[in-house]
Amino acid sequence: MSALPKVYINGKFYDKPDAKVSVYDHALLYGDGVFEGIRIYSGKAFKLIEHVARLFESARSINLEIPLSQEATIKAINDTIAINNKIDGYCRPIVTRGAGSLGLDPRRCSDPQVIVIVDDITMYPPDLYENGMEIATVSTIRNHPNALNPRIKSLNYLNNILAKIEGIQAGCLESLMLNHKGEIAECSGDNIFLVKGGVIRTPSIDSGILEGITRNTVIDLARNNGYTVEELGLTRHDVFIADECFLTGTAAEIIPVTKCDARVIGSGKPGPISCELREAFFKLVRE
Ligand code: PXG
Repeated sequence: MSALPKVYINGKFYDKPDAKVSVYDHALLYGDGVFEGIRIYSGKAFKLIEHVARLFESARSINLEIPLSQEATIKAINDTIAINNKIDGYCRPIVTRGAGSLGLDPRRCSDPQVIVIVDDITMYPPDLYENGMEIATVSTIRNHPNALNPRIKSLNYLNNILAKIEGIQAGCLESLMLNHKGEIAECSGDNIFLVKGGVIRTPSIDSGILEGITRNTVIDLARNNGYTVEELGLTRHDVFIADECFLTGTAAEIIPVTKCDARVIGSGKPGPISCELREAFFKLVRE
């Protein structure tokens, strides 16, 4: 039997049923806040410094001042993992704008809430890692960078949820989103990679994507293994003619894609480079 999860809020720990924020919090009223999703492997938060740095950049970009230093945030996350005795799981730091008025003005929100949730991780079904998954391009385009920059991991995920709904309706667990220029951007909660003639390609940051921590880790791994990795503008054409395709994300790790828009990619089986990188990633996180 596992004990109730303990949730960190502003320096204190609460049992899951008692972990609450105000209904006046602008995070609830407007999705006004930022978050991270971090994997816990062997009791340790993976790439914690990178995740906390991204959390602070997201907050900075929406003009939200986190009432802790990065060091204190790292400690709060590590303390929450420790108090929950979590060996393998998922950690979700959240910073809300705080309780304000029913108007938009963020100056009325005086108390940002710093929350850390530690829980189990939900992954894709294991057979998809063996046989590859199917994705579908959806009509909901990724947020225009000049509207809400996808680099910000904000609490407003409606853009991604609308895409996810379209994917599910098409019978797919992940949805490929295009950007405002019609290039491929990323999936609803994962970055995308293609392999063509031994070269690894992924949409550049200025394609309008979240700079995934797993994406960056995989780029480094691939380069260390001797591969050329290109970050550039890509289209659906590149997906259809690719030898291999895979997605990366904190929950997904590396998952092969063998079909997109009902078309078979490459051989229709997880490709050798996807499998090699998956093994290298597995080794890295379990070191
Ligand atoms: N793109 C988007 C839009 C994301 O939300 C990634 C890429 C991958 O980034 P990381 O840093 O994890 O490699 C994400 C992150 C979920 C879920 O429940 C997934 C994310 C965020 C929140 C929830 O599947 N993915």
